[in-house]
Amino acid sequence: TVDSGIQDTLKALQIKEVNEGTSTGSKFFSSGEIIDSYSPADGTLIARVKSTTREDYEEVMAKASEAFKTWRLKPAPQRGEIVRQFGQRLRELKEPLGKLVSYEMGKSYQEGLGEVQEMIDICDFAVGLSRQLHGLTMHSERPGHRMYEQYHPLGVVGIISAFNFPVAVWAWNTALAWVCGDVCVWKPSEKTPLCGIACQHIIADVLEENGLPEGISCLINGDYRVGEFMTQDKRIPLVSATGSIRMGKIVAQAVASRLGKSLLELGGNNAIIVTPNADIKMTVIGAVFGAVGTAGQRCTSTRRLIVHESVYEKVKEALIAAYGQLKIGNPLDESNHVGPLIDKDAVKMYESALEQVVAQGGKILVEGGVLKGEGYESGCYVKPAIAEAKNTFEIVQHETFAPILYLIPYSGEVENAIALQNGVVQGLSSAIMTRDLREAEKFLSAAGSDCGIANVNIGTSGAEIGGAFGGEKETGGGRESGSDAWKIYMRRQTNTINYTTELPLAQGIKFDL
Ligand code: UN1
Repeated sequence: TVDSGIQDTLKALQIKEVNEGTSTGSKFFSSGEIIDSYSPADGTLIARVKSTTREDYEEVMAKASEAFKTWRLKPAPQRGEIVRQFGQRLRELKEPLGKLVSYEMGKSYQEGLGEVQEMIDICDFAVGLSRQLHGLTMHSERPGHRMYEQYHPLGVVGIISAFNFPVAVWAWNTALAWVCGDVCVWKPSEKTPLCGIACQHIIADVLEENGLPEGISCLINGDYRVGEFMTQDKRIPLVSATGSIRMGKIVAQAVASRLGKSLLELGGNNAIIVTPNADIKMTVIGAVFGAVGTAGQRCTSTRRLIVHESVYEKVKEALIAAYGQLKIGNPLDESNHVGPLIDKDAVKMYESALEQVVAQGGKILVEGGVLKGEGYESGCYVKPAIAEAKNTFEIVQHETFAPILYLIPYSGEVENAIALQNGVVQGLSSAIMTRDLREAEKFLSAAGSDCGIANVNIGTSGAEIGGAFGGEKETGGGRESGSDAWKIYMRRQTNTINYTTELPLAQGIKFDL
């Protein structure tokens, strides 16, 4: 057994037995139903969280709207300084927060730490960005006129995040939104409410120490009904939502019906193309990490391996051997590679997917199954599986959030593999393994991968925060994190200034009075 030391961890993160799940800054309150948070690692009830009622939500929105009035006027670099302090606090609390992520969500402790590192990295990025919220200057066609654009804060940003990255995805959104002058209301997944409480405590302390209004960071908790408070709320100009395609379609419609903006980061069905020119050793490492890391519960997890027939047997044998080495068990035990799925519902979906792939004509290459016995009492541990499949199988077209890898052979040129890779409704992440420049460039060309992320000689998961993160098609089209993803958190204003005594009209129009 592993000593999780979880009581000390909870204490360091200010988590109590019962927590108020609604918060504006350091004020915590809540009168809704109780959400129990069980660890999928050992089935323990970690703590309970009270969800947010409509009345609680109204209080949050009042505080958030009030805070926005002052926060938007604080110079952006000063907002960046607050984010810098937040990042510093995350550095200090990296271990307990990483441990809570691991214990509440079930990913390995290393991955929990990695997730907190992503938070720290995005804070650093946002601090620099706070001095670089650049607009362009244009040349006016009229004499004595100046034209330029400015980016202004947008307002209250709603963030809905998923269980699989219970802290980092919030940070990608909120760190950028804060330097952009927005205030944020966050609804974490009801499967990982404690991670939300912990993060809120961390930022609340920073806000309080700096004498800032409490509504800059707000937390609400509950299921989709609480999410709907935000999607239907005209006071929220932008809702950023991460989760399933099904959820995204509902959010997008609700937000669009009031002409709000939504930033969607939905499902992936990510593939690695393995060409005859692939480095097989690298391919196996990338594919195995991509498929079994976070127990296959990343949006970027590798779900399909599209392998050229000439190297198919070799890749298959190497994968089967690698899967034989995998250690499955308590995520806090660093010798394990694979932790549990988030809950028993996820286990059912995993089992059903394996049944379906066989029913649809697939062949199991590495047997799956639910683990039983000592250390697996939570009932959430499953064996990573590999199945030989066709891209057209209904189940292969679907994103199953579990460690199931589909092996799909292709023949002929790389174009055939690209067609298979693109032949799904999702468009998040993709990769090619090749030492051939032509194959790589074709994959990256306009006729290549149709995904938001396309990698060469690395896997599909584990994107760095510096790039824009998100995908096309039913992945939702949103971009979070690096590059110029910040622009969606601001409103753009074009300004034309006339410093003459004449009023010439644009397009040379004459209007003499
Ligand atoms: C997600 O699964 O929602 O690229 C985010 C990755 C991580 C983020 C995944 N940096 O795998």
